[in-house]
Amino acid sequence: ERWTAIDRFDFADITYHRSTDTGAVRIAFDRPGKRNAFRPETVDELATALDHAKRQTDVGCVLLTGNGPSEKDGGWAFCAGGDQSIRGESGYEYSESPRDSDTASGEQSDPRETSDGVEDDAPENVGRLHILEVQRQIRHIPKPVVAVVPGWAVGGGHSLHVVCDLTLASEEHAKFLQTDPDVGSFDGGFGSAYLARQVGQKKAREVFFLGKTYDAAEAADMGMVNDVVPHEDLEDTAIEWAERMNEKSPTAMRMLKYAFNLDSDGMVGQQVFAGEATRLAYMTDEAQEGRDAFNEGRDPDFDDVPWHY
Ligand code: 1HA
Repeated sequence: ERWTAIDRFDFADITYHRSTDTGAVRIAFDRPGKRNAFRPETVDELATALDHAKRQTDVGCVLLTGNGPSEKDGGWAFCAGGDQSIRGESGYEYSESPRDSDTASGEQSDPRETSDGVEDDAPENVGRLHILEVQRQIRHIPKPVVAVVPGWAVGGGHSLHVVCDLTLASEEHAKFLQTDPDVGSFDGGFGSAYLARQVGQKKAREVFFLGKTYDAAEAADMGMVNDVVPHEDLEDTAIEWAERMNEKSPTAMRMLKYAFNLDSDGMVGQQVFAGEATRLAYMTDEAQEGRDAFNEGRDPDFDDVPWHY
């Protein structure tokens, strides 16, 4: 068995595994009957898993994929974007108030009241999908995230593959399609603008304006897919990629990811990159002398520190 379930979370819409022999985790959409479309619950679970993966210091790579095939028709999907069947008037809605499911008896209670009468910070059903926050998580998690695409990558699912660091696609089943403007939606951030940096302005506009379906080979030719492999080799190849990346210097990999992000992340990119620089600087004798001097109530002595050139 190449994967071990991480069962500390009670996920319903995704699965979350740890590789048994390399520092990789596998996060998979698990709604194959809906082409792995996401609803707010799915997105919350994804955010939790990504945050957990970020904090694992022995994990160097995240594989994001979709489980399948569908029991209904055998179809494969990475992710078909927002679940249109639960879209209300102001956005995507939780199937029930997240608080209602907390009460074991199923009784309705005031969602803001806790037993001690103090308001808590439990989420309310505000019809909002935090998928753009997940996109930012993928961008900022300090290790490569690979989109492993076994089938359809559509709408918001297409945008997710776009923000991942690398994309690996199934030769037979992967299909790439933007339906955002068919359903009155538009990812005006990374899903479009960053795609244009990958495939060029004309092609990116074609993806959204014409809404054509591209197979894996076409997507690779366009520059938005790194490699195409036979479907049966998809997971093995993903693990091979994870192994290769895990052998590299974690600090170098993290700095490179943030360097690649910098010019499309503006001052946030600078902040993230600079945060890493500060972290490295804190490890020097120089920074520790500054800390010690303050704590000991004396002037810092940087006399022995060279002005490197
Ligand atoms: O753009 C954004 C956002 C932008 C900014 C901020 C937030 C955003 C949040 C979300 C999004 C979006 O994702 S908008 C785009 C939403 N997605 C779509 O418009 C894709 C709709 N699906 C399809 O076009 C097609 O289903 C497909 C190309 C993915 C697959 O076609 P196929 O192989 O012919 O299968 P199909 O029969 O259509 O689907 C299989 C089952 O999956 C169907 O259910 P069944 O009739 O068997 O009960 C189908 O309804 C269901 N399904 C597929 N996609 C979705 C879905 N159900 C709900 N929502 C879906 N997205």
